[in-house]
Amino acid sequence: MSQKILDIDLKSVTWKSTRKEGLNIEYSVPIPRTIADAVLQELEETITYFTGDLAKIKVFGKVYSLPRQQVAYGDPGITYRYSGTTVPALPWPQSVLSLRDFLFKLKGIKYDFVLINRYKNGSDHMGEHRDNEPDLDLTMPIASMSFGQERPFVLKHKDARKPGPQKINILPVIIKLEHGSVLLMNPPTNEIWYHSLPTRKKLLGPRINLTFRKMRVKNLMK
Ligand SMILES: O=C(O)CCC(=O)C(=O)O
Repeated sequence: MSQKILDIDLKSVTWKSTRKEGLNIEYSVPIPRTIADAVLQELEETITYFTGDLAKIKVFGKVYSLPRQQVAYGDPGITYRYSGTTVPALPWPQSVLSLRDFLFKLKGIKYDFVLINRYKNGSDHMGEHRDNEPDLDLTMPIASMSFGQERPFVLKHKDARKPGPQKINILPVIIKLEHGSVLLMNPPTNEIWYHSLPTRKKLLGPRINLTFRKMRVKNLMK
């Protein structure tokens, strides 16, 4: 079913580009609603999420349960280290491979890793962070695909987060990530801007987000 995504005609896809102070992002909704609905349903039926230690995160030495569900898939041998956790990439399921192949058709990039986050409702969230870990190939864009409940995605310049007089007045950029959307975070965005998916208690629907990434060659343990 998810392979239907590969039949989408890309000629009429349009992108909205936003650039400022190191931010370079492109946003589009290339997946029509009926196909996005089918992809969401298939992901809900086929994806299982990490449990145990892999469903936890360490912040300043304290361990917490993740405020969402998470799992990672990728090419053989890939692991991803972030916030004190090493995440192993499980073998690609067909439902996710179809999305990777769609991105290849859309942008010509063959991603080798994806982090999937499931937010059961608006209480689940993701805190501010930069995806700038050494395992990532920072010369390549991260492609974020969203299905389900529309949620605001907030980007903040690193110098606008500083306390006191060092703080620079650069306004955050907020994008509504729609059902069937693709957001490309092009370099150097993730070195300079933090991003987050804040809590929105009034939004009740589930949402699945997939961030496709390209790893540095040295991280491939073959
Ligand atoms: O769910 C989202 O849109 C945010 C995902 C994210 O920030 C990440 O995977 O690093």
